[in-house]
Amino acid sequence: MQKTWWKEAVIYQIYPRSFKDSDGDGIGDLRGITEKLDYLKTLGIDVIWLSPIYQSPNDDNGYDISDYRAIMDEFGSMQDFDELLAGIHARGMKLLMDLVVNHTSDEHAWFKASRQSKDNPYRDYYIWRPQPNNWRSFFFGSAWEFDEQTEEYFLHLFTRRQPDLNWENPKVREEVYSLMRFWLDKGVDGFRMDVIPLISKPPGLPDADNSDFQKVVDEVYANGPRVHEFLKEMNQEVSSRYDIMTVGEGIGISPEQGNLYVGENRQELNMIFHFGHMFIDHGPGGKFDIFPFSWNKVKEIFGHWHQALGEAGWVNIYLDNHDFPRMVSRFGNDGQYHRESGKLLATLILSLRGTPCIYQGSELGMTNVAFERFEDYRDIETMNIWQEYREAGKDLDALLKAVHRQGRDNVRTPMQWDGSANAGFTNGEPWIKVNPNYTHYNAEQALADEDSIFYYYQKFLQFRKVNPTLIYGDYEQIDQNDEKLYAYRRWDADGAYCIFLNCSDEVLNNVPWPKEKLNYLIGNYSAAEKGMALRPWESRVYRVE
Ligand code: ISL
Repeated sequence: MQKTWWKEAVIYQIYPRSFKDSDGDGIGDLRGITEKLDYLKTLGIDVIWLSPIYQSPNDDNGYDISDYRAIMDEFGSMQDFDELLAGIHARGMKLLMDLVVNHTSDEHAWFKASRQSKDNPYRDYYIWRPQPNNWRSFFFGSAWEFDEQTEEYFLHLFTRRQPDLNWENPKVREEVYSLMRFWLDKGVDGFRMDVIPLISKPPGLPDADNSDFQKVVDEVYANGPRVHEFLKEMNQEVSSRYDIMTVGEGIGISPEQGNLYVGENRQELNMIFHFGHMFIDHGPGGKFDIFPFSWNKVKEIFGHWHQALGEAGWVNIYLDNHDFPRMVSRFGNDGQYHRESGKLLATLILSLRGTPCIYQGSELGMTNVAFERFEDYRDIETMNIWQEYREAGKDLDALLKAVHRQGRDNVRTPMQWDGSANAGFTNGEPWIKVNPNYTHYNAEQALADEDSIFYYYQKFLQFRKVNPTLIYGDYEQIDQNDEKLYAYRRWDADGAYCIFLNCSDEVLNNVPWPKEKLNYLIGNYSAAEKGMALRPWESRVYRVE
């Protein structure tokens, strides 16, 4: 297996709107991030991924870009960006930008021109049809919007203000490569590519069977016939000419298809975020149609990916990001075992094979939030389904409960810096309310408490660097069927490690300890005696002697 910096790195994702406000307008900004670089260096991460910071009308918080070469006004100026990048590099860290090129904003100059007339040179930058098909948008309702000016419909797989680009048009692809070069020539270290499997649409745009949206994504929207041709072209024209990290948001990619994107011999992407475990509790009605999940299923998904990619491909490891609930609330126990499960989940993401990605605030054990009124939510996805429910006279209380569990604003409340007003995020009125638990969970307290989740991350990040078997080593599950236990072995020529995770509120007695001599290295309960039973949410890492 090829050894390289982007496999060894640990990514930290920043959602700039919610990270740190430096000028009191209630919205996080680039100078705010620069102020906090020492905090990130102290944590010990290597790469910062910034969710989009480009000019945008913010229909989808920056995932709707109106100018790829300008900084969003609320976030600051290009000079602020240059200072941020210099500050990141000065500390030996790297910067990953978000590349959102499946769609633009409807305020992008290309789209404004495209909608002018059917013979406008930009018409073919987007996907126009006299009649829509039956496709649904990710954010509810039809994926087509009628435009009165030319009396045709345009395709938008996300909000109606995010028209899909037409990648069949070579000019569109050239524009994308050119804007990538713009940022790379400034010195950025790579891209996280938003919904990249969706860029090639199926010929003729056939109707879908809308009874199961997830299936539609996997089988109709993603992995279109030209996607690999486009990605190879991008690689040849741009990525291969720089020493960068390319990360695809791998929505709709099955484990068997994974190496088509990330196989070492493919010259497409370095790695992808895969989604199986993120959709694990989504019912056929989508994310707000919640199904219980099982740890056996989580284990099966990670095992399946490992086996399918083998030595040839590489993935990211993550349990939350700006689109999914807080990991300690979803996969852990954010009440009684907040600290233990926060650390156990850190152990998991930092010891599976792949490049880990930590979402801002996970190192503080930040949790989901439960606003009592829909009016306090901001996310377009929540706004759209709220409207759909109101129009259909459906049960709004039930929806609010589902939003508490699954809504994207769970992870978008301001970063909790300290116990002062608005969690030290802003001196003004924050664009979204802070989570009221900021008085318990915040960076200031975490840094003052040597047993905090923060210091566990710090310790484990260092541990991982000096034990590269945890990066490159092979992976095999130890237990198979115990729902409460996730145990696995990582090994290579340098040695072997066993990781035991009790994913439950109960004491686990029947732990299948291996016969070999085990040397305890790191865990989430204090150094107290390590018995044969695993305590609730206990994690332990051993070296096999
Ligand atoms: O959050 C989701 C819907 O509930 C996910 O399915 C999400 O839409 C999907 O992961 C694609 O996400 C990316 O593209 C979207 C943007 O809204 C997300 O924030 C981004 O991560 C459109 O650009």
